[in-house]
Amino acid sequence: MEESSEGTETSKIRNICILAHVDHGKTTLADHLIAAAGGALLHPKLAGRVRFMDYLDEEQRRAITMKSSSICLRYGDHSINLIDSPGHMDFCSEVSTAARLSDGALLLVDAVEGVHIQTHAVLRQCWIERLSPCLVLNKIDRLITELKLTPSEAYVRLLRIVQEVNGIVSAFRSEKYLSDVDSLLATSGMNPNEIENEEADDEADEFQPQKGNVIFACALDGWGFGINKFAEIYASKLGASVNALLKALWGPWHFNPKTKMIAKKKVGGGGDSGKGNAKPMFVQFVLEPLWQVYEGALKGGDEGKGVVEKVVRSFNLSVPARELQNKDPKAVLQAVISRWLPLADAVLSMVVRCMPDPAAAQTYRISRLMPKVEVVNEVGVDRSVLEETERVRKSVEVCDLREDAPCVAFVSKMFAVPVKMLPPLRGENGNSYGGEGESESDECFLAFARIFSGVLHAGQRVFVLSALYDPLKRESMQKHVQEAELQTLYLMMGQGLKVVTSAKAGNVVAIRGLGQHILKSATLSSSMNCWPFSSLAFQVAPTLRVAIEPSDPADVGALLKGLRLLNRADPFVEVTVSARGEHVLSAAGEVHLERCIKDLKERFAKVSLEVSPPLVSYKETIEGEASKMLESLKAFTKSTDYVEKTTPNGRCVVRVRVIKLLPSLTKVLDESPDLVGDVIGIKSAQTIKTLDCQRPNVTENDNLAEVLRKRIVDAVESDVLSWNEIDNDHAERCKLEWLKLLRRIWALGPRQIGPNILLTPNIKAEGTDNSVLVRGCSHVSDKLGFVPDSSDGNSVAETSSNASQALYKEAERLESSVVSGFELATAAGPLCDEPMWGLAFLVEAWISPLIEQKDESETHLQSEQYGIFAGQVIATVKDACRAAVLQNKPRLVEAMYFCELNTPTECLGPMYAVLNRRRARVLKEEMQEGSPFFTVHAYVPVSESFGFADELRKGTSGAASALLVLSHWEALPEDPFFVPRTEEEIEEFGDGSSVLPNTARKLINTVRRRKGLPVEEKLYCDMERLIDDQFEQLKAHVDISLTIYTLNLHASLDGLTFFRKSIISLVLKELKSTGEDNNMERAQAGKRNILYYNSCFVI
Ligand SMILES: Nc1nc2c(ncn2[C@@H]2O[C@H](COP(=O)(O)OP(=O)(O)OP(=O)(O)O)[C@@H](O)[C@H]2O)c(=O)[nH]1
Ligand SMILES: [Mg+2]
Repeated sequence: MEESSEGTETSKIRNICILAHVDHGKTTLADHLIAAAGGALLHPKLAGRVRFMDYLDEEQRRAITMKSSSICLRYGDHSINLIDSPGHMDFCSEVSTAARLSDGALLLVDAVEGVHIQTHAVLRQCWIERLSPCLVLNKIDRLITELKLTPSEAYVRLLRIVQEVNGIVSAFRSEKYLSDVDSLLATSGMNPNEIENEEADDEADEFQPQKGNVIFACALDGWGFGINKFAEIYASKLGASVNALLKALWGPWHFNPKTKMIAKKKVGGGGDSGKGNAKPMFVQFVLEPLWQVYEGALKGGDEGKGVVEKVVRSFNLSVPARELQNKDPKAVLQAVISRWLPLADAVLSMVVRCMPDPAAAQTYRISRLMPKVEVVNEVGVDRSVLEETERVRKSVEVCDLREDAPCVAFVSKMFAVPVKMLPPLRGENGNSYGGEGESESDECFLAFARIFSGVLHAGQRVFVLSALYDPLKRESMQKHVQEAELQTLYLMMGQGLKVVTSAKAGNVVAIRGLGQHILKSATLSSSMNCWPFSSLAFQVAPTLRVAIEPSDPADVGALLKGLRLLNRADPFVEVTVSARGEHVLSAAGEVHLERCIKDLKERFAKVSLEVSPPLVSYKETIEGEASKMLESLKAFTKSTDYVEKTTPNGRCVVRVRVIKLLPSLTKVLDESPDLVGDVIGIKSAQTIKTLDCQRPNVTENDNLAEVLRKRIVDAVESDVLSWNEIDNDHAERCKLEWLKLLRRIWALGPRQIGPNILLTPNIKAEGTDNSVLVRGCSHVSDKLGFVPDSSDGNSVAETSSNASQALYKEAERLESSVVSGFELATAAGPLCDEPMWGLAFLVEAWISPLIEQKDESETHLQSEQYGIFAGQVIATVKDACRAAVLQNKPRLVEAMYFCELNTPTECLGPMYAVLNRRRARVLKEEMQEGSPFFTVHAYVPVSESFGFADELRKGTSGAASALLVLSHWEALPEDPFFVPRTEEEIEEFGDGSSVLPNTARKLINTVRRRKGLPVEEKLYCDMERLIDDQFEQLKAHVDISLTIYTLNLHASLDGLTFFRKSIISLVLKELKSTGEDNNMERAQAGKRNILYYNSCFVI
């Protein structure tokens, strides 16, 4: 049982993962690879149906993969560690963990559905982690049986998918930054002819069937091939060399049967519809035979038999007679074709051929895994430590597997396994489990790890380094390094675990014993002098937040324990305690959340729970009119239109003006917090969690500030130009004004890196006599390399008297208070205490001298007071900033999902109904060529997205599917405080008493109620008045007869149903007051009569 992890040479190892959009067939493909090479774990007949890697109940039930898991396969003398990953957006973090441990990736694309949003995302992950990808075009059978395409049409479709995938990779290469959504929108607009004309730069394409890194497959039926298979088949028949055929079997090459020559011809337009002999060779020699076999065999009967027998004969296949006699033509087809073009063979030989072994891969992946750290200032640096770190890094680079090489491994996630599932160790009896960290539950935590250098042994002690560890500052690094013992090493076989005593560099293993030491990911090293691996890049941050509490308050302890375990077991979940003391769970999406709650209830906490409705984040901004930009810019710096507040002690007058930033500028600041943080020298707490998508494009030596400044200037230019297309001059002036402002950035907020700017006040501004301005300085602009205003002279202070010098000093000290006030205000806006978004504040704080200062004790008092005064300034600046926002047409900003929907034509109606109810904005709808499916792109507000997928499924009987990706922030155009003012508005809405709160107001009120902030419930008193009015009107029309039984209402009551309940009770009250309620019993009976006589009166 115990053995070392195979004696395989590194060159015989491949670590690969399967990546794709949801449902494109990853797990089905894995089944075939396991059946062929997994050592009899799975019978070939069951392959494709068992979904072996989806071993969790929840995964089988929903038929989607939810975690990445690994299996060790043997192909010839090669050992292949295969990791299957989930395709659903909610589990994208599992893709990151899988990619980190792999050197190559099989990228699957469904031939019918084509490239989807998650295809973009996984390709990006591949790119970031520097994996070598190969393409598998799956579900080719659907082109034949479902879409009934001709071979030529199918070729066009396949060509297009290959081009599209290549397009995405080349965009990464050219270091163009596009978010997944942007790039999807950009490529989906491409027209097919354009794509075909792009063949010129074929050379650079990542995926080329000629190169052997593209496979055409049907994972369900277990067949697949690269064009080399067909090149071999035809080489002798056509009398051509395999190599020549390899080149010609893809692309616009044609075979002339007369001359027996291969020629390159341009296929016109769509390239389809039989231009006689102008068929590309791929169509003629690959697809047509395939189509014939499929169509023939599926017909069954004698014709089908004929076709099948021909194939069996010509390729000399050994198919058991029993299988050939099966009544189901599909089963016969599958038996034959999976032997003719065996899928596992095609894929695994490609893996061995095209993907690097660990040693080869680590030489170039090292720069991503363990970025080289330049030690600028060598003073105080221990040279021996530095040399040691270099040695360790070198041995990772070459994948040194010698026994005495330093051991380095990376743990990309921790996963929980029920203790009873673990294989027993030799000499261990049942109860000896319960090692460290597991005593509190029957779950055991294993680390999912890859060894990058050296040999790991069970029982070995290693250092566990967190991503923040710095070996050069070892004294201050205690909390980032721990020592731990590796209790047991396992090879992973899907769910099964096989105990090994040691494992060499290049292998993927599970490790027991690190449960107490690692929360999510970490670097393991035998030497303390080792740089930690760079942290994992996640595609999105967890956005769906709910508050959780136990149904029985006594269970709170169990819940806390459960949350702790869940937090460790799931790489992506975040558990926090909100300011109000709630336990908040953040997940990636609804499916993820549901699984987390289920895990909590059934595995980790084992108590019943209450889950709050989702807590949605908003932001606050003001309205900015593009057309009046220049005026507002001018007004911003000069005008007297400001909010003024004074500190309680009257010594400081704060004036605040606010303006909305350009949208792209806000976007730049908002989307690259890490870059901004690096440039201005602040590490955000979130650095490790969020993926700054733009970083990988910044080469290590690039000047970060330069990059950021360029991005900012570009953003300003593009916005200004797009708004002033006609008036160039105007645009130029706007741009200049903005650039001028950018030279005056004092601080960003909230938390020093947010998308709001604090500008330094205008020095020349006039204060009241004697008062001195808190001037601040343009720190951030300096760092960004915007040259500050030269007029920014410092001379004023020097020429002044002693007294005022003291005042200047005080003003200087108060600078930080102004910044704090700004930070606080931007962290919590006036609408509902949500952070502000995309605003620039100009804060002038004027301080006037203390009245009497002579006395010694007074000076003392003053310094005593100083602390208090600073506090007053903070509070006043904060209030003034918030008030300024309120005065300038405040608007609520909500997060938007980009939503990709796929639906059959007949479900378009119900789908639009659902979209409408959810305030969605449709961007594009497109018939998928040659299929009955529509693809619809839309933006859906996050607040409306809960239950969206469910509702859609119900509305369309499961035919439509939707994927949501967080896209951007968008301001609601509505004024949350709308009251009719102009004549027209009053005409339309009356005096406002009947205006129901608009969406923005409703959202604000929900948040305020949740946060326990006061909410103006004007609505209710208005309603009462309204009902009173209506009742007066009603009375005029109602003939209240004396007999309640024959109560007759002949009012026209349409439109009043809304108030029916109140009105009925008022009617009854009225009856009572007029003495008509002989007794209440009868009045009650009368109620039923009202119901009876007026169908609209339903209680
Ligand atoms: N017609 C056809 N169906 C296929 C093929 N490959 C897979 N399928 C089906 O597609 C569905 C999804 O397959 P999975 O293997 O679970 O897909 P997946 O990519 O692992 O999905 P996630 O892990 O949830 O992202 C299943 O119903 C399969 O039977 C194929 O080649 N042809
Ligand atoms: Mg799967």
